[in-house]
Amino acid sequence: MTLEAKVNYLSEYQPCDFEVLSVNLLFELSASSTLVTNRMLIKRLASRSVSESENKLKLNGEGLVLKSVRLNGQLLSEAGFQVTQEHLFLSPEGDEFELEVVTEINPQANTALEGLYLSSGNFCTQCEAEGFRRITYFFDRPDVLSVYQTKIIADKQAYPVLLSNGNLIESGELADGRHFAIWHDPFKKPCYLFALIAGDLVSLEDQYFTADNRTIKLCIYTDPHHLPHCRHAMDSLIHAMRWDEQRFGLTYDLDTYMIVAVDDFNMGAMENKGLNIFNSKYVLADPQTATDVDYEGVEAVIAHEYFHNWTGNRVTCRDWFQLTLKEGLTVFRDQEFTADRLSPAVKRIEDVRRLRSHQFAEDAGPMSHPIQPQSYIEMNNFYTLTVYEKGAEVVRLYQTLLGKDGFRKGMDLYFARHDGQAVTVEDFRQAMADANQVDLDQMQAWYVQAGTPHLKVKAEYNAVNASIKIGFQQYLKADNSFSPFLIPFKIGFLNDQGETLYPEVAADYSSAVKLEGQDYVLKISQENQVFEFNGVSDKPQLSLLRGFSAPIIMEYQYSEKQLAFLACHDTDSFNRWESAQRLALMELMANIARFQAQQAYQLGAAYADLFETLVSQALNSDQADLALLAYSLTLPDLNYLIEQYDAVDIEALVSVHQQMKKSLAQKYETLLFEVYQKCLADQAYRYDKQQIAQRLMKNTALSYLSSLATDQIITRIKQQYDQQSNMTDIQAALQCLSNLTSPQTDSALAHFYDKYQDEPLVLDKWFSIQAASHREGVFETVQTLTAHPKFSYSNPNRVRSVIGVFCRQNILAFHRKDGAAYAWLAEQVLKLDEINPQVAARMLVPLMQWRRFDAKRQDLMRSELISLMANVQSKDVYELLEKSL
Ligand code: B3K
Ligand code: ZN
Repeated sequence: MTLEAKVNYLSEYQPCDFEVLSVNLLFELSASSTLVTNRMLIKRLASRSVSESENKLKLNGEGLVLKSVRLNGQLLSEAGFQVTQEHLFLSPEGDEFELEVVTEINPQANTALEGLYLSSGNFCTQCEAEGFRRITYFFDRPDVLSVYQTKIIADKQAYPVLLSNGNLIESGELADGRHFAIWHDPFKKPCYLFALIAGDLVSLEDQYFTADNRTIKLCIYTDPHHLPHCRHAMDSLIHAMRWDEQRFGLTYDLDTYMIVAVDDFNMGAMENKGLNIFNSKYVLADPQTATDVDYEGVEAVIAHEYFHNWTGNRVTCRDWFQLTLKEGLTVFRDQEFTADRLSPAVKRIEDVRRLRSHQFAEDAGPMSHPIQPQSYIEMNNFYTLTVYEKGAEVVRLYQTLLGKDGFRKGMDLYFARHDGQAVTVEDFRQAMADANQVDLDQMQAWYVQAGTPHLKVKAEYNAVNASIKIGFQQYLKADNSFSPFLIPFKIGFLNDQGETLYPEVAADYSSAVKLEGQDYVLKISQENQVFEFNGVSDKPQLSLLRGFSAPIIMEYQYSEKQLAFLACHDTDSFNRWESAQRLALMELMANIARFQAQQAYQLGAAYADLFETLVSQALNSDQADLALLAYSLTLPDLNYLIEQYDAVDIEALVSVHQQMKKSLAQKYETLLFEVYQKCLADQAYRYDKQQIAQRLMKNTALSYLSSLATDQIITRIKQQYDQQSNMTDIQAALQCLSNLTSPQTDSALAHFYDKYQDEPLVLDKWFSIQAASHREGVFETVQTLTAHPKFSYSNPNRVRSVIGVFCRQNILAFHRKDGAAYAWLAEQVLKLDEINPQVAARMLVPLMQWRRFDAKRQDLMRSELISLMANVQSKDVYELLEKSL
């Protein structure tokens, strides 16, 4: 570790002593030596004058070659400033001055993909969180807002398109085949929203007419041969713009909205003001190359970045500890958007699955942090599922507590108060509270306490009084002295026919309960709390935590019978799915115990019957929501199963999971095959709810059947593959084949490669399907994949599709007993650490979970972490290692 690992603390936040009135940037682009001239008009803030700041001006800068510094036009000699590895210090006189800094950077050598870099020969930028300091010296912090003007000069033939934030105000030709463009962004913004693009790109154009009668020009830029694949992204953008006007009254503010797709990108996309830069994975889609999941991803990410224009850009974060202010809120907004576009229950299931399979693990592991982290070494490490997904759950709590209208009132007040400001999560909460005249202070507990809250639920029915008492106890596993969370708990009461009951809330409790449609929302605010309902003449069926109304682990002793009943009769569709999952989980866990006691696997009657009922529903009803049923029929995934255990027995979990799938397929082969046939449809691909659901059900059935591995099934899978009708079905078929040992597997994989070798996004699928395969020898295959000519350590998508997929999804192979895969991952991390620290840090995560496994595996994993610690260079990986050890 050579870099200084400075820890930043929320508690040490200090406002900046200066304000930057304007930033004037000039980029003279060249691949290996770009000159950046940065002219800033800076004003000392009266409130924090001389004594405190001692005249000192401290700008961030990393990896820059400083060429010159001018203060009010005067060139400073070296004595006039001080440069360190990470800063430039000056002591300017006066309250207002102009500072010009010229630096040189090398975009071509920038493999970290942070700052200014090249992707497929085009210049692009990524500044969030702290990448602007790799472009020029600046106050690289989100609370310094300024107006930017950017002039770009570049060779015209190589870089015909020159883009930056805001509006184009001038462009023209220069000598030597160069040209220029000047962009001006009238909205004040922090530097993390700065963007620049220069490249050989073409654009798909369209228009949007705002609710307040303005015409916005929409452009999606990509390399020429992908132009036909941008239509879905454009439609998604238009839908998102309309939705935000209708749901939140928020309209776009500039005259142009630009999106650029690039192939080398560390994450999904970036919301730079007026100029979003995207991983091409979240822009390009056509039926032949993208699956339903990809289509949904494009729509959601396009919407997400668009929504940031208000939640993030117009109102931004005071400091990076407030990241969830913009991310949690914007994820919540994109979830609501997708729910409206597709199906609310299905979207909720997808989100809850991701949360419980991945975020819960983060909450329980060494990276556990509250949605508002209290400290960090490398901010990029905190773009986590906790900040994003749990953050979105916490925003959802406000909506559940206040109702949709109350939430909207809070949003309106938030924008009225804070437009143009850099604020905190407390400001958001205060707006929600004031707009609704309620006290929401207790919500603070969700922001500062790490870990997933547990909630024990007990119900006591009293036939004599016809009343029912429901008691709750909340606790945090890792913290006995926690302060209780405010939990809105949605509950429904049903009779044995599945009809909704409306019991009366006992008088003492009425202030903490509200009835909304068929649900009661109980406001749980104490560690131990009881609610009582009257007028319940028969013991009701309880539908608990409807819609997963809070991100908690609910503990309630359901009987198999109750779950089977709810899975079929609950009026809350989310809870029908949830009950089927709980029953499946009980079944899995019972068999894991049997496995550990060396007893034979047994398929329990309750789950088998439910499975049969659900498959029959899919087969017999035209009204059935096939997506919901398909998800109900899908077993809880291995990652979620792992979450149920403090000490994980890998072999038991994996083998029981596989056996359960196979035994269901054996028992219901005929039914599953009929469902498969029923869902076969010869229709042109459309991205719509019905078709998506039908494909999902078909491929769920196919996946079960494939575990039987009979010749007949293999032929059927191969047929689906050969039809090549759309990527959703092709990929599903190839996934099934990839787990089988059959000549068909190899021929399909070879065919797929031949066909798609020049389509990077599709080729990623070829890599990841093989990395996730359950075949013997997959570890050896993965090693050859990283040596494949099309593999590249400098392309994050490719790295994720091989290393990420293998280590995160291929549980048994990654955790092979000899530890060879652990050592291999450590090697990969070390290699990546030199190329791209952000990606290296992400790849390390599976090793961080070492405490969950048996003693032998713990030793093996830990020793890899220790040896990495001695060798890594980046703050990113260092911080994670330090937390793990
Ligand atoms: N705000 C960006 C993420 C930046 C990640 C920096 N490591 C994309 C998003 O959340 O919309
Ligand atoms: Zn975001």
